Amino acid sequence: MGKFYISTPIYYVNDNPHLGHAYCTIVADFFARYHRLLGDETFFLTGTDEHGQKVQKSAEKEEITPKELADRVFVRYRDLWNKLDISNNDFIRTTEERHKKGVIAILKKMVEKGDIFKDAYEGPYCVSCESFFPEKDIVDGKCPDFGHPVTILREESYFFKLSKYTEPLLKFYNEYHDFVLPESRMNEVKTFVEMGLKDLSITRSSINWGIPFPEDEKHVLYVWLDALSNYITALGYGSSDDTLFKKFWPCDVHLIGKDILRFHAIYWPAFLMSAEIPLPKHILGHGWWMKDQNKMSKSLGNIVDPNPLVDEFSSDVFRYFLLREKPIGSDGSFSDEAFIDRLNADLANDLGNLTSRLLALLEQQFEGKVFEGDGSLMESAFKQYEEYHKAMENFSPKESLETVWAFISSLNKFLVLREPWANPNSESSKNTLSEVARALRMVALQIAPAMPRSAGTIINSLGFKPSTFKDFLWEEKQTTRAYRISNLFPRVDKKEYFQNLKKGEKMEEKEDSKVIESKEEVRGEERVSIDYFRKIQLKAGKIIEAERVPKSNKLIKMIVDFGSENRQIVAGIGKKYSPEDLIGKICPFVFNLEPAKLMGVESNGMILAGNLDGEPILLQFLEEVPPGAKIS
Ligand code: ME8
Repeated sequence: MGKFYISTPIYYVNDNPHLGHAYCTIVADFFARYHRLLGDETFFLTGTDEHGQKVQKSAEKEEITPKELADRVFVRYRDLWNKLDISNNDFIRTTEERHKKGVIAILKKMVEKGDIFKDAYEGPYCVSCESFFPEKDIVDGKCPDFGHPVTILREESYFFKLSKYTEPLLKFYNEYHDFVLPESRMNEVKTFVEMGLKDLSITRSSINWGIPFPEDEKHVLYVWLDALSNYITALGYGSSDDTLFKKFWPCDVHLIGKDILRFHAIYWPAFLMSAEIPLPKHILGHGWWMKDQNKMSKSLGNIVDPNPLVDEFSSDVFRYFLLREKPIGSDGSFSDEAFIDRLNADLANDLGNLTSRLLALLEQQFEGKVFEGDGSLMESAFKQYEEYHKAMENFSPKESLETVWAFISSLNKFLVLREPWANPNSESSKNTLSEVARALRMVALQIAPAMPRSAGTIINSLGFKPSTFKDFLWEEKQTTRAYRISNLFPRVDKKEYFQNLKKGEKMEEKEDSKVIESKEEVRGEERVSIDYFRKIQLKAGKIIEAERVPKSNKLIKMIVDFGSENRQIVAGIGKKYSPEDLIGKICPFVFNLEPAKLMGVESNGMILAGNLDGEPILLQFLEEVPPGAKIS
């Protein structure tokens, strides 16, 4: 039995998860599930990167501690991964003791090797990238990677002798051509290293949110040394129980976005060489998801939140779209239209129709029994199966799914050609349906890494027990009869969908314009009397339930406890807050507002919020107040 270890980057907790983060984690999950089905003992790691200047700054802005910020945001990642059926074996947080201990153990080895020394450093530093850049690469005071502003940082620092590893790294790259994948990226890395590496500052004394440098605690470790080490600290490196480390290291694939290739393909192997730890086998760099021609990012305000899409279309559909839509190494642009087209064409039409048609015919003609068949599909099925595995070995999710869909389309054609409905209950119909059922079972197994739920439903409805790639037998016998299932992937009426979406946006715009109008009035300084103001009843309410309003990325429907009664209230705060943020919070509400419908959902009251650059900011009480308390 083989072994397989795959990791995702650990995500910064200064940002909520978006579609780009979800993509990386879904791809890693896809490979992890594939290897489990091959029978490999598999370890799949993800987690959160919680130290460093970026997190400290975000926390300062919110006037909370970095740990409070981390505790809040890490839950969003964990919850989204649950929602997306991510099958990670562990979730590491860099603020955990086990991680800190492991990092110190690695550092100790690097010190023992004589690779760490103290000096002073001055240079342009990009807080966003958590990285110093050479002077020559700075254009107009902006970092070369993303154009973020840089500042000159001078501080006493501990350094790692990265320059010493220039030659060993080049030798390693020449020996392992496929260390960085896709191979074009390997060349980028080589060229960079060939220009010569400078020693790397690995501590900061200008911040305190990090792992203290042993015996010189005014320094904290550079966030990248801290973060990269997660790949081994999670396996128990440096702890009393390093069984997992012994079993799974070296890692098979560090899956990362191309933005962090340098850290993984240069720094990480150099750190490991220094600590005398074997190097990972592959660094697989994926491309970016863009929106409106730009990489999705919070600062550009063009992120796509996976939550509403998953709520409306299911985790399987979302996963399939991301895996199928763009080649792993390239960039891709997200659009609702492409999403619906893909769902309608591949899932509702091709796979959905094949499944429902076959199950209906099997039930009508043979009481749901699948027979041996005449073997007419076996050859083409196994040919496609081989192509699929080849694509998987090449780490190409899109190509592997393409081979499956080409086969699905040939199965639909096979049915049309053989017309099992023309001669019901005949020998020919029996063979046709049994062959297609066996082929569909094989299809379901292959789509299981992408769509685990739908794959399970198809295999069950065909009457077979689940199998793996290792024990798959074409001639397997049914354990129960096949049965019809309700529509696996309902077709989406595109016109209606976009009309509803527009309606939703219009209603949201209307809400926004109301806010603007009332602002104008305030600017005009229209005063109201105290009696007028007293007509408005304000009360404290406790949010006991919260969920998104379907088809709206702004509206959240809440059930609010006012002591004497619970009320449903809808608020346009969903771009800033997620339902989980709200549950349990006690906030001020307008209690006697006329009921209204927002996108067809009744709202009986209004939450009060501040407005910061167009973003709602919820209000909280300084002390605990009971639900229903009057505000005057
Ligand atoms: O870099 N398209 O964390 P991070 C595709 N903490 N993928 C995207 C993406 C987009 N638009 N945006 C982000 C860090 N990603 C460090 C990593 S690892 C030891 C430390 C994905 O929160 C992509 O995989 O900025 C990228 O590498 C990762 O999120 C970075 O997330």
